[in-house]
Amino acid sequence: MSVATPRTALITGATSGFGRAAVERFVAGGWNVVACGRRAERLQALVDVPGGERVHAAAFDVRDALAMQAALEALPAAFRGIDLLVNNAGLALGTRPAQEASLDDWRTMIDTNITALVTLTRALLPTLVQRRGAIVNVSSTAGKYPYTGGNVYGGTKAFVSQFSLNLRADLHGTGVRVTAIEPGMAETEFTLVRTHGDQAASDALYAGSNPMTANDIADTLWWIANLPPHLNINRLELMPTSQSFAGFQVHRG
Ligand code: NDP
Ligand code: 8X3
Repeated sequence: MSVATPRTALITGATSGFGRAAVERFVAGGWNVVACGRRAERLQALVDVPGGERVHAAAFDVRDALAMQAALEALPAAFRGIDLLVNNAGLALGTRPAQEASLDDWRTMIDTNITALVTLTRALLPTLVQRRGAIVNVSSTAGKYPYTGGNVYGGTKAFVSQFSLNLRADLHGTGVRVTAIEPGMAETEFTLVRTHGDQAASDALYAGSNPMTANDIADTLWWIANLPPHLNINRLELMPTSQSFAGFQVHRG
């Protein structure tokens, strides 16, 4: 009896939130996973559990193109055939309106959410084409619906969604699938990072709101990755039931 070769996912942002839950989901489903992030001890924790032999920890800052390249070149043989790239690493920094925002925060979001994402995608495209693989980019509702303080964060996610659709056009006929998922509010370390470590603000945002969980997103990623090869989800927007839309604001006087 032949045993099927496990498929391999490379998941960025695997030390927390969506990414960590996705690693656990894919490993439980029998995939090999390259788990990426800066906090090496958290990546190691994914290795030091039952099933952890299916995880390769790749600790690097996605904004460091040389470190990214070195990590890809150092992949062990069993993890080199990437079938699925999940571009999940990303962040929002700050909630102030543009005229009061930090330019450093803006640059960090652009470097992480856009430049690093396209760099890693470009590096893995030859492998993904060869293997008729898939890319799932983690965008956001913030890329479509404007809100005060969303300025550059929302702009980066609009890029991610449009880049995903344009990738589909370029990859036409290759069999490579591309999806942008656009979640609304989910409770992770996202708000702790956005507020530069304000745990009380993070707790207050999620309190009583019944937000989506990291596992909700991991299950969605798992569903997308395991659809039959003829089926492509272009973009998928999801929100907690408790979240919906507000109207335009009007300044008077
Ligand atoms: P978390 O803060 O919990 O996780 C973010 C992950 O990104 C961490 O693993 C972090 O790893 C990684 N990361 C950030 N910067 C870098 C970097 N420079 N190099 C390498 N890794 C980096 O947030 P979420 O899980 O919520 O966020 C995951 C994605 O989902 C992000 O792109 C976010 O914009 C998006 N999103 C989140 C929503 C939410 O409400 N939570 C809604 C919609 C989209 P480390 O710090 O160890 O490097
Ligand atoms: C995260 C969703 O609404 O906090 O991407 O910007 S939001």
